[in-house]
Amino acid sequence: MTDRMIASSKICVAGYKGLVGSAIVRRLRSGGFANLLLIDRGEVDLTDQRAVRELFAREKPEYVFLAAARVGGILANSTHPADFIRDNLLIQTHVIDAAHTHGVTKLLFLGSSCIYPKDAPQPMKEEHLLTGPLEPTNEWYAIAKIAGIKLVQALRKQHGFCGISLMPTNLYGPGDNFDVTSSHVLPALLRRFDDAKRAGASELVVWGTGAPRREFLHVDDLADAAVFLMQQYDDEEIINVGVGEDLSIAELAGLVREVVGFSGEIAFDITKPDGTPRKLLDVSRLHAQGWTAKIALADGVASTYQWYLENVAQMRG
Ligand code: GFB
Repeated sequence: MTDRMIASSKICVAGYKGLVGSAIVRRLRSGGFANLLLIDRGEVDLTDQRAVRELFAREKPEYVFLAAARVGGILANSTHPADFIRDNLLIQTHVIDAAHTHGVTKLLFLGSSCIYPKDAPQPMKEEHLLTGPLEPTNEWYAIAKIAGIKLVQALRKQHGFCGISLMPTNLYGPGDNFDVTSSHVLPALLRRFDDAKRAGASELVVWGTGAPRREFLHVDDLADAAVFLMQQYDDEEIINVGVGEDLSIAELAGLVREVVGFSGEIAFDITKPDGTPRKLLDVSRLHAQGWTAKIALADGVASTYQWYLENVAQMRG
């Protein structure tokens, strides 16, 4: 039986200002966990090993949610490969190593669905990891995340360290990055459809062919799954976290167009990369643990658009 967080547990959320970290903080607070150690690049440079070791020696957290990472969409990943592999290797290695060295009770590491082979059988099962070549547009990020998985497993194997690794599918929700070049597809389309509507444009161009399929999990569902699994999952095997269904980018564009209320046409720019054709997660291991996603995509997109209007669009004037 794994150790469980209690109200007085000192819980570190690394990356608490990001999409995932901020959702985990909301979920912890709503669950009565208030003894939180919140760290982000403003408080400590996680690429600096000395700074991370000093922090863990001083603060001695008992539980760690490692949500800090350099993340981005297909264009950011394919144009900044060195940043993605270097920063993520440094951040995760320093935090995981310090957690083990300073006696953290349990650490939760977050990987990604992009760790699986480009042409993995669909839906992708955890055992498909390392069974084929990776998607070239994000292999750098994927290799870093796979190294993180292996470090957590090796520390468990050699030292009995209690670390677990979750593989989330594509995430979206409040607090996302809405920059049109570095962001993921869903926030990018929300922003670009909103800009097009305000500008009275007659057409909106979607990257790629629109044929690739993607699975989307609302970040509040991810946060709920992370707290749920921190409390009850204690196995060396990775565990997929998703909704178990996907849609094409063209279908997603149609959904976003409807939510935003854009009346123009949708065109496709095939000079932009499609990325992996499909990366639907098999979530039977997750369901066997007793957890299922709750937020439907149409509802999640609508509430995220509302959040965007209230927190981003109005700031831009
Ligand atoms: O979300 P996305 O950037 O990353 O792209 P991935 C998903 C699909 O959406 C691609 C298309 O086929 C894009 O061509 N797309 C259409 C767009 N319009 C846009 C747009 O305006 N912006 C963006 N960004 N895409 C990521 C990995 O892969 O998945 C990350 O690169 C991470 O490392 C993340 O693993 C979960 O889903 O292809």
